[in-house]
Amino acid sequence: MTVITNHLPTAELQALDAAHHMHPFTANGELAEKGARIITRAKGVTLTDSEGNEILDAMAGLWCVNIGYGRDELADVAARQMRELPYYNTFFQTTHVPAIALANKIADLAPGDLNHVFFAGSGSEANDTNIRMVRHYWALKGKPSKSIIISRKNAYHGSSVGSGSLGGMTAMHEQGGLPIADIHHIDQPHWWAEGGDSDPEVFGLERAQELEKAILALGEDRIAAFIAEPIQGAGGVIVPPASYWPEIQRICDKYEILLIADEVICGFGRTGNWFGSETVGITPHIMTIAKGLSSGYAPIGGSIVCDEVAAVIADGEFNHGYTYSGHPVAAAVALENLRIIEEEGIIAHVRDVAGPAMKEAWESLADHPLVGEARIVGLMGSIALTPNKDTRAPFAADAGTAGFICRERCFANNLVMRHVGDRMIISPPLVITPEDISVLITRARKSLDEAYEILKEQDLLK
Ligand code: PXG
Repeated sequence: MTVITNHLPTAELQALDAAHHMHPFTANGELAEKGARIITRAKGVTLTDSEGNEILDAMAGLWCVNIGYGRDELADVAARQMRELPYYNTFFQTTHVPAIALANKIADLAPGDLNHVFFAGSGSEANDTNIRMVRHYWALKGKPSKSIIISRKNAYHGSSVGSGSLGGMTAMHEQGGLPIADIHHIDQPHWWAEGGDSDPEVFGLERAQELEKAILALGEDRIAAFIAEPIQGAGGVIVPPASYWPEIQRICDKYEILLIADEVICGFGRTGNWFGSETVGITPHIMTIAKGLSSGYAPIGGSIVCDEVAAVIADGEFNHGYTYSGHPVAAAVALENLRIIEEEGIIAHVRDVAGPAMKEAWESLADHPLVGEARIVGLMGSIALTPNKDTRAPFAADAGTAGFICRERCFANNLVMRHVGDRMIISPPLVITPEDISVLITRARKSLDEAYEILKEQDLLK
């Protein structure tokens, strides 16, 4: 039996890691010198590293471990499925029970007529599916010119060539020849950073109306779809003004533009409902899912597709799919994860217990001298660091300098809290308890205090 040992000394593991492992979204040269932190096990909301530190994971891995770590049921289901049928594909007119059962369950949970699931191995793959599916849909309807997909600046929709193009992150577009053709980006509804003196609701409306302007400028006959997260996650947990989504929905309806809600982060309870679309009150034609679908225990994603789009796509062969579309082990794990979310009332826990407790505690951070705003919906939250609360000014130092210092203090205080530029973000496991929340907030406040002192010492508080 291959044994993957945890028992080598940390430095030796770090050296092996540096020698052979290329990390995603990482300056690998720099990391090789520093050595990566090695996580060896996890339970509930707590990670343990190779030095025995116990770390509160306020990011649920990468926004995905919704039911928390260490649930034996998922391990048992995976082992059973591997013994029974470790793999079979869903191409060539075959199927298997885990894919059938999971697609049915997802169709049950998804709102409205989102009744059909195309499986993928990740969120990136699912968004690649969406690009091809919406363009193919319009071609089948006799309107092949409708190929432009409108997305937003600073959006994150994945890292493959297609999904990275849908994303609006310039640092990604600068590498590897992105974006592909016929992707257009409009501004994001980020009032705190970009709203100036405007009223937030007026600003929200204006940012939504950029969609209408883009449709009119590019030509109604050219637009296939609009894609966005109900609440932007990796962009910095940006909560749009209440005016934003109803106006986007109105515009999509008016011009018959397909609406794709990227639910990779917002889905499966994160915002206090099964889907973020329910929280913001929209009716998408397609939802992208991944992450919380299996709580990260197995890699799986997909597109949930409405009746009309699925019916059109069913006409002829859609030349698209992945070896691991509907992988039986991943599907079985996802199904068990959904059972746990449902039977243990985890969504009600977010809505009625953890969400309100976290909201109160999180928003109390707004009184900290470094914090400009503290926002949270369900269990996805952000705080904006600023040298001047009144003007909402950014730091004079390069964006991300203050955020990085704060992130490092969090790490030192055994709290995983990410930074996106100078915003700090959290997205803890949904099973977090009020007791865990007070530990989280105590560590966050201590880290903010320490970051404040460092910024003051280094004359960066400006
Ligand atoms: N859509 C959204 C909204 C996402 O957040 C993807 C699609 C792509 O999913 P995959 O499974 O292909 O990674 C994501 C992924 C971060 C971070 O640092 C966020 C993601 C992935 C990696 C890092 O915030 N989101």
